Amino acid sequence: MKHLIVATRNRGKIVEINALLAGLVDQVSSAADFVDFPETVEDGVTFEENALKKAREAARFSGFPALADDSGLVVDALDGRPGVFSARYAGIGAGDAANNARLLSECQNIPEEHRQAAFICVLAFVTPEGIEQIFTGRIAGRILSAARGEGGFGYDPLFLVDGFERSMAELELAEKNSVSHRAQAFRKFREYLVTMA
Ligand code: ITT
Repeated sequence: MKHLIVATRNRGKIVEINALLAGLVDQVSSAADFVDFPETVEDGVTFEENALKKAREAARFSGFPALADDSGLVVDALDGRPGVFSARYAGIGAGDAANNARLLSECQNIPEEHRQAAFICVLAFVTPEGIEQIFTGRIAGRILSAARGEGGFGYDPLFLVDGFERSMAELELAEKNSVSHRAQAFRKFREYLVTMA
């Protein structure tokens, strides 16, 4: 594929997505490369709805195929919160530090054995011609009682990855990009593009 628009402003996602698209697309642009990129109102109740809305607006705005990532953290003992509200768990405009502080406080009375959680990633691929495809990924883990690690972004320091003795923020970028929810969704997107070529 020659030119793909990635409909995200999240710097952490952009770093990971650029690596995940390596060798697949000639030119990748993100929302950060345009001055007037549309600000999609994420009012869907599912990751799919929000991802589709972001990708459709980006394809319409740019005239190029667009890919949107809607993702988040789902904590079983919190009835799935923060879920689709992950980016604004501590309020609109809240940053990672405030969101992580809220997560720690919501989880403080949850015992060790009930801290199961998962990161979910839903990718929506939309072309100006009207093709729409969805790819999903999920990784299971547990919520820690204190932050660990400096890598990644968002809730990574509070997420102990199942099967690893480390938090997501303690993984190298290449390691996170081989196992994460985002990596799994991108693997499916890559397979789709290869079969479409
Ligand atoms: P865009 O809509 O511009 O892509 P956003 O940050 O608002 O940026 P989302 O609505 O998809 O994106 O919210 C995703 C939030 O979920 C993100 O801000 C993080 O708090 C969290 N999240 C998603 N993927 C994550 C990851 O790999 N590691 C840690 N936290 C993640």
